[in-house]
Amino acid sequence: MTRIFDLSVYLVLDPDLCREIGMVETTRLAVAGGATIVQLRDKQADTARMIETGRALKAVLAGTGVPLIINDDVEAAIAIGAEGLHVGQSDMAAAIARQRVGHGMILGLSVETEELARRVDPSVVDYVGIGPVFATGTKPDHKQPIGFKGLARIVAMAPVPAVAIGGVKAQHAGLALAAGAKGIAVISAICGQPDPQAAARGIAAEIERARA
Ligand code: 3NM
Repeated sequence: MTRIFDLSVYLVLDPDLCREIGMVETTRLAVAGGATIVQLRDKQADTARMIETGRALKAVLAGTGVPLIINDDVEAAIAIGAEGLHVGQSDMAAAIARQRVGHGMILGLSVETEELARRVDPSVVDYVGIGPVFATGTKPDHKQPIGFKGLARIVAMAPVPAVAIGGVKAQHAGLALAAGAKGIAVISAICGQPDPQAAARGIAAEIERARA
């Protein structure tokens, strides 16, 4: 496995928001629209369920080159043969996670402050998720929103590429990239949208425009 990834259009899956068509179909459509990386995040699922869903996601992603990242479940990430693992500050420590998954897997870490970003070890962590940029109903226990100024300050301290998260929509892509992020991570901007493919395409287009 090689740790190649593109944070531009980062789809984070949520089983509730995706319930109408499901996480697998949402992923298929979002990738067809331009999602570049996909994370399975299901805080209610046990490992067996994570593995079941993760395997279905792996199947739908086969041949696309889009990596699958598993949120906070090392055992599931390994069993699925996922390309990566993402941990938060209250989950397993990044150094332990790296030991468990080995060097072939992408490892992402959520950071909410400049201090946490400064402490990231680039030999352990491949990318950071920074947020919440805005208050969001998707994660009721989120920290104080940081805005794009906060995002820029935290990105500047991070020794690895960053993706912006939290209430972020296609129209914020330019501001996120201007703040130094490599892309935007979204749940509700794709999950539960009437047309997830068009939603992902819209984000990809805004990212392209911001880079041009
Ligand atoms: N993490 P939406 S905010 C999963 O700040 C998650 O670390 C956040 O969902 C953080 O795109 C968030 O619908 C929810 O706002 C993102």
